[in-house]
Amino acid sequence: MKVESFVECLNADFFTGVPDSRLKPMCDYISASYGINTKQHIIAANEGNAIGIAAGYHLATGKIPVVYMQNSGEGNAVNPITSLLNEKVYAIPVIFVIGWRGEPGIKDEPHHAFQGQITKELLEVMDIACMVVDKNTTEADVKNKMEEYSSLLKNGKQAAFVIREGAFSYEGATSLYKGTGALLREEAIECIIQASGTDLIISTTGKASRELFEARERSGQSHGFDFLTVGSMGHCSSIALGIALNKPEQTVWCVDGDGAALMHLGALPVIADLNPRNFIHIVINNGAHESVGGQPTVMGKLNISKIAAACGYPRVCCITERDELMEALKSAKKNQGLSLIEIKCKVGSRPELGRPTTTTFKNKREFMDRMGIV
Ligand SMILES: Cc1ncc(C[n+]2csc(CCOP(=O)(O)OP(=O)(O)O)c2C)c(N)n1
Repeated sequence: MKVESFVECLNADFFTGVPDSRLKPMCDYISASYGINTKQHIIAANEGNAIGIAAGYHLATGKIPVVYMQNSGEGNAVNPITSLLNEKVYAIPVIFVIGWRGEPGIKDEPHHAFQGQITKELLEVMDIACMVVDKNTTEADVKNKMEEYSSLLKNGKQAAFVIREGAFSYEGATSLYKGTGALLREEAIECIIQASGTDLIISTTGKASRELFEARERSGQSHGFDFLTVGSMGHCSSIALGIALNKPEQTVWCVDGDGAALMHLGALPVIADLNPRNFIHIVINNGAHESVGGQPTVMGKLNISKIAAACGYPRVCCITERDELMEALKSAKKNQGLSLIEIKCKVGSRPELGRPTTTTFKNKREFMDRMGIV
């Protein structure tokens, strides 16, 4: 179905959410039609925030908002759905559009497997009606469903469309942010590998972990130095904190993304308060959710290093060039002490970038073996 027809059926004039690759045609169409971070379309920091914004929109207009997300975001959304939107609380109607990763029977990445299995069940438990949309779904099907949903929505309930791969087509403009800085994320990661030597690296969700994995493969190095945070977006710095505090003799490098750091920005002041001497926090700021289609994050307009300094990180810097980066990485390693290095990067990745060929269990085992944990 053309995404334009799908969106028209929803009969809404406000959209908010977090981008997803399954929903890329819809994200691009909404961004092209309503702009980004306007009164009609807001890319939220996380899916729970999107629900808050949508609730505010409803309270101030009486109209029904649309919240879009990847099914990974259902977890972030559970609390505001159950304690704010639900019929037994404030009864705020919302239409959800949810990209379905990890659908049972369809090959996908390991971190999507369980979430994919419980996607519809979780909606059911939260009393949210849902319809699966695939490439055979017609405009008439969606219109009929919306008619069915209208009485639910009138009564303050929520309703969802769960979107299978290939359900939408879109031929219009994409709204890609290009980023600033001279380096691509992958080039920055190669510099980090070089500087970190045999230290531990905790890498963020999306292509950063895939690029780290492939770089190790290319150079025949062990994957045991790395913990790939393949799911759990926004939590890699907290995982790194837990390791750094309990392995004070090891230097721990966290390779974060701007979208991921933004998603759970509250991790920063907590890390700063603990102030582990062996923690080097790198944020690759390409100003975009590059891994799922390149939609911009607000971080592109900001200096994450300044945010980190305000949170209490004792040493911060912001880098745009390779030579400068190598210097900063070496000095962070040499000086010891908590630091944050923000790398302003260009948006982009190799089209043939692969995915980790080992399992998550093997990744965990090798990583724990490397630390001597049995
Ligand atoms: C809770 C949750 N919401 C959404 C996603 C989908 N997702 C995977 S990677 C990604 C973008 C990450 O952006 P950033 O951290 O800036 O890294 P980049 O892709 O630019 O390297 C998104 C939105 C997810 N995995 N989990």
